[in-house]
Amino acid sequence: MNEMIPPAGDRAAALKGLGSSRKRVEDVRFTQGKGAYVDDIKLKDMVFGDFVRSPYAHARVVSVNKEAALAVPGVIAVLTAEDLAPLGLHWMPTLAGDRQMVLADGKVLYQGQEVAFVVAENRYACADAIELVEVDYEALPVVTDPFKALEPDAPVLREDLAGKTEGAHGPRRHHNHIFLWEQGDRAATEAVIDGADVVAEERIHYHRTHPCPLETCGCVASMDKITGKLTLWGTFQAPHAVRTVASLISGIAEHNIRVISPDIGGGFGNKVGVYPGYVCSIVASIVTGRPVKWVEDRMDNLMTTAFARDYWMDGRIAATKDGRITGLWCHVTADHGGFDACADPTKFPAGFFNICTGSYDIPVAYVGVDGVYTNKAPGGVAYRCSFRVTEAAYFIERMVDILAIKLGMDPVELRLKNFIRKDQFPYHSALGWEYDSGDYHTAMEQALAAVDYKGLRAEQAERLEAFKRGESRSLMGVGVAFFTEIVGAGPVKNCDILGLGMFDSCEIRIHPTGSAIARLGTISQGQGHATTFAQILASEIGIPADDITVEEGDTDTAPYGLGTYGSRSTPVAGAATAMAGRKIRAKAQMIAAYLLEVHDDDVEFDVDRFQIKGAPERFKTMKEIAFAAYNQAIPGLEPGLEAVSYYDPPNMTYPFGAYICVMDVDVDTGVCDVRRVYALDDCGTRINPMIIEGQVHGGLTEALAIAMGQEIAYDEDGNVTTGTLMDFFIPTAVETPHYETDHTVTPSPHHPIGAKGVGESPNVGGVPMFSNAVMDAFKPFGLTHAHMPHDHWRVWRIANGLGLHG
Ligand code: PCD
Repeated sequence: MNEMIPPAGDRAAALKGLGSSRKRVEDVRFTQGKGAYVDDIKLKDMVFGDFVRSPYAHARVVSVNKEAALAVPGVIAVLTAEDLAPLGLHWMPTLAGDRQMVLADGKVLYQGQEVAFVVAENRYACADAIELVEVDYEALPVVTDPFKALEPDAPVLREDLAGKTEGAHGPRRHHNHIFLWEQGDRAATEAVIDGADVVAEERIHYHRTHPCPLETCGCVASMDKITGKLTLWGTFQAPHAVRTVASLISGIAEHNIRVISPDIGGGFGNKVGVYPGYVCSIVASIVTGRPVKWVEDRMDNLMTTAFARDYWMDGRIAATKDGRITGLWCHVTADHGGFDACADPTKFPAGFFNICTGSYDIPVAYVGVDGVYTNKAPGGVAYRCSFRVTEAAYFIERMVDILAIKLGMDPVELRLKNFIRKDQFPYHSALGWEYDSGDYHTAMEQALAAVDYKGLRAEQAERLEAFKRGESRSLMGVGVAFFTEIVGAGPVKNCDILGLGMFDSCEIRIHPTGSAIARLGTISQGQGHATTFAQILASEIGIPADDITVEEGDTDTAPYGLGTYGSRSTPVAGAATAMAGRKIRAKAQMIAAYLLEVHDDDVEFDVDRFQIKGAPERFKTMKEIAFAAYNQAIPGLEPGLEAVSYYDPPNMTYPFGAYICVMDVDVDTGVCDVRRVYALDDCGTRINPMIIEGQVHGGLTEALAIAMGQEIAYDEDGNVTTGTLMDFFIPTAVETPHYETDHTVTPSPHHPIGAKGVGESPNVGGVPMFSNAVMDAFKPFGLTHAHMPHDHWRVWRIANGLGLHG
């Protein structure tokens, strides 16, 4: 009898559970053009909405004349702030505790700001009417530099805040000041720096950029006047939160609102915030009684929704002569644009920037962040980074390289000397975090061996000699970055968004024939959740992943959750999935014991079945157990096999990685040729290695973009000069180098399956890696730091400034 049972290993492989490089189930649809995105939604009688936008970055709106626009055939309505004011919807609350105009109320604060919303039978009529709305602007002085914005005589941007000395995050000290957020011990840090052997000091700018997903933001709002139900389809990374906020803002009862995130063509943080387009579409649907669709075009997307970064970081790092880091000081001037609409957990106005001590055991540290209003678009989203972690990682990884120069030390040696040691975990950082687990030395040594670091440095020295002899015009740079991320927001006790605790959820129903559906509070935007969450369950409950449907994004059916961003799905919803699976298993154990006529404790789980301890030939498979749950009256047990878990993580997870790249920098053209990229990631237990590799490739490519050229730039008048894909750098296959990926596995001790997030890691580690490589190439000529992005022109200028053009 025994030989008829396939070995456990074979049965486990058949489940395609944890650790399997299972192919992405969603790709069957996506690769055949069968995805269903917001713009694919076509409803009966649906009309279209689009915005009249301000050409000025700062202006008074003297008057808006709609007449000519309303005369365009097919135009149904033109909404302005005046129309929204009676409903109290001309302004809306932001995620950061500020408020933002939905439509220009008396003035505009950035180029592209929404001034009027035109509703028409089709897009063409909308476009024609937009041209005909006459807006009389009176230009005001523009300020795009956050330092100038804080000068005493700087123009007043937010007249609505006149006289307000208190903001959502404490006192405001100037009319364009938003908040000062401080962490750590300032006095102690300054004392250490004042008395230090060596101090490196630098101003580091992480320029403004944009997530720029393939699909722009959009929605379809449909108010059914008969049932009183509002259905809102949209590109939402947090559909449940959108429903709650929509209910709070509109006064429509929450059960009468259904929010659906259909397929999403990339999020990257762009689709976390609430935008005027959503509010206007809802109002327009209520007013017209017809479904209203609003979809951004590319320029709208780049110019107005969700910028990222724009941090000016002044740093000082202190060390002993032999390279022990003794203290870190940082002050950030954070440019938030016209409204503070940053998407961060409420209590963290600078996100998790205080992870900026990085992977190092730094005894004392201080961070102060000043938020500032300027005439730029609002947003401040975590573009592939968990709430300002990429700024923090870039800052510390540049500072450590600069310190190494000052100390005359190799940057890797300095890192190894200061890493938090394996035996120090759980590690309490000077700025207040508890790192769950890590083994940095092992990861770094593995990386160094893989790339032959010593060999690379020797080659670099030879290349430098050849350059000096005039035999070559290119310099070799080796960029090293070691990052620690903080992902999985988060414990409800300190992480909430507008009062909604950041837990997440999973609900599982096992069907009688042994297949299942799992619904989660998160929403995939391309990450492959339908594939990976089924894998977690397959291992937990012994049902093949192929027999489990994963569904997300419909608030009428999915359990409440806070959504997908900040690499939180695996750490939070993934944990909920495992926990719900364990509840299923606990009930299955009772059913199995009943069927096998033994005590509950006498059966044990084995891959896909419960068997009698010591008698594995007597078992009930999960399939049999599922059927029994629906057809046997089991004493003391309810029929059915379902479970739900709302998971509040005890801590965040701290993935880390060692990244190294090699670049050839042509001093005459400024072209940086990335020759080699090696990325070692440790995200704890790995669910799907193939998906992880895909995530790393994608994140590295976005990091390459940001470090090497991608930027939202403004001229002095506040015009966006990079508002199209002609100017905004998106790497194609031509620019994207080959990537070597590697890993170590240090499980999270508090996560039910030991997994940490990984989606954002490659962006967090990749940006400093690329930037450090460019800086490293010029190091022999005295360069310590130059601002990103390192596009050809700027790199050429570095070379020129160093006298390398003869
Ligand atoms: N994983 C595995 N394992 C581990 C971890 C993880 O396997 N250990 C996998 C999962 O399952 C999934 C992924 O991987 O699938 C990811 O995850 P995660 O890390 O948890 O994350 P999530 O939450 O899911 O997601 C999010 C992210 C983010 S955040 C971002 S930006 C980006 C990333 O994700 N985005 C995106 N990636 C991506 N991809 C794609 N395709 N798309 C997109 O959009 Mo933010 O905050 O939002 O900014």
